[in-house]
Amino acid sequence: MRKLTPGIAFAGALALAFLLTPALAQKDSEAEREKICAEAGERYKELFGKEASGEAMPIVMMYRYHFCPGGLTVKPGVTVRWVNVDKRTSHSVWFRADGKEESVRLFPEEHVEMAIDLAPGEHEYLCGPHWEKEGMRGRLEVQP
Ligand SMILES: [Cu+2]
Repeated sequence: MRKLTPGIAFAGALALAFLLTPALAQKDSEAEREKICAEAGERYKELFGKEASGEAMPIVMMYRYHFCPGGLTVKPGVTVRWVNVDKRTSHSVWFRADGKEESVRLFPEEHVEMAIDLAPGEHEYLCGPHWEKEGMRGRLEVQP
């Protein structure tokens, strides 16, 4: 029994590490997202001289293959503005699952506005050039 214990402890530790890995990876990517979105906010201020939260309408920034914020909740009919605050990369907004056409490709500092005419509930949208390889996707929750 005494001889077995270290083996069991090792196996236990290994199993625990295995179980924790996905949770840690998830946490890391969430921390990474927060960091990227904080940078996006700084870029926005540099480019437009104010905070995105100070605008009259909800703003979603597009930066380093992320939508910031990644999830946004709005009332039906609200107009949302997506702004590319990247330095070189162009992005788009595409409610593909809702049968919408992809927006034009937005170059850095460009924006697109959309009046949200989607049904209440959660809608995933994509960046046309980056959703597949880079996982650039956002969520929009339309309130009832
Ligand atoms: Cu993109």
